[in-house]
Amino acid sequence: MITKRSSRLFARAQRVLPGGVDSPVRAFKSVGASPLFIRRASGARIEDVDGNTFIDYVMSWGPLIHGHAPRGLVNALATAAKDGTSFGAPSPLEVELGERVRKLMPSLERVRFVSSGTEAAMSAVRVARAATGRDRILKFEGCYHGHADPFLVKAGSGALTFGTPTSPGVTRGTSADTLVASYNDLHSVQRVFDTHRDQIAAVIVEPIAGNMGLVPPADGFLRGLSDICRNAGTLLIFDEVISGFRAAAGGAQFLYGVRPDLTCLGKIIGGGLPVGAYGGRADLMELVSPAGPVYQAGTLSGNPLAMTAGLWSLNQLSPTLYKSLAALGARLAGGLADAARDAGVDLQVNALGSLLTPFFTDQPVRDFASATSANTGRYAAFFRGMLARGVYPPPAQFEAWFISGAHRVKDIDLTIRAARAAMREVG
Ligand code: HOZ
Repeated sequence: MITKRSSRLFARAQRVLPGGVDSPVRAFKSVGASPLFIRRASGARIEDVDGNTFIDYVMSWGPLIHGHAPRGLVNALATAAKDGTSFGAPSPLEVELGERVRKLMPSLERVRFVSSGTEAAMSAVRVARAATGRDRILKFEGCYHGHADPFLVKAGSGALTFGTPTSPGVTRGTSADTLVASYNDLHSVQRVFDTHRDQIAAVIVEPIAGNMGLVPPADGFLRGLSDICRNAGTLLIFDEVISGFRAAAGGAQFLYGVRPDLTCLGKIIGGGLPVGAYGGRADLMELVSPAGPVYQAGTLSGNPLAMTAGLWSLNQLSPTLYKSLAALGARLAGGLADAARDAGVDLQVNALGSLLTPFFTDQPVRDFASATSANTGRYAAFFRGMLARGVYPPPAQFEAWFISGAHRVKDIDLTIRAARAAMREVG
């Protein structure tokens, strides 16, 4: 594979962008490779600046459930752009998208649009603190809620990949307000509540953890969390930035039948443009300015292009799409597991619908400890082997793979064929 142009761009990028990228995991550092610079993408494929093409399983880290650049979306955006790219004033599109979101996720009685999942999570916590008059929050080890200060404590995603799950630059005071429990372990949650009675404003959780690799919730975990929160007067926040509209049109909250007080959204809700949202119980969301005193604002919030992309994406969701995504996900998960077994490599594949992560470990992965038992060196070798064979998996062990409606059975089968060869090289 020739990567001359990407290498040259990376050298230039490192002189102007920290680490040569705008988001750490893109640098391919943890997989011992140099990043490819992408010039275009269509359907399930991306093409780098050297003309190499790949079947893509990053899919912009989740937003692209309908694939890259679907024609309907591109047309809708072109039409919308002609009417203006930003107003800094209300537009009918926000109302329409808000109503659409509420229809799909009825727990969001009120919604506020922002520009990223990070903004959504930090704002939801502010509302929870205002509503309860309490300062502390509880999060789970390995869960990631964007990069606002309170969440960079035992965080997942890039923070975990680069070994800085608790980031320098976050004050001791902020860290002290963030309590941590183990995902899928209600006893650990109860212990924290016993020690910090009446202090916890909110529990924030990825109902389907996707940032320590994919780790689905154990039976009863989300229901148990909801019960603990209700008994303690603590609000339950679901961070559905990844799972929202992906696990099901109604998100994990629909799939597991647990209604959170507040929900954070991102990724699919923006159809590939920068959008986040938070919402929930009307009495809580009416605390948000200007309805109430909790301040939060944004120049590009509710941006007409972003709202157009979100509406288009949500309008294309259908039971047929989820059925086909689940079938592709199961086929890929099974194929990866078989490839590993035949190569004598220990592998656990966690899969749920169109999300999956192959963990290079012999232990079932159900929490942070088992996720981090995975051999990242093996993942790195596997990644490089896949890339060399025209498949672009996430460049980190602790991220989810995303399948889109543009992937076809033949893409999955080509991926499995590549995996069979790559598995023989992992050592
Ligand atoms: N934090 C994202 C993955 N969970 C990565 C974002 C990006 O690099 O685009």
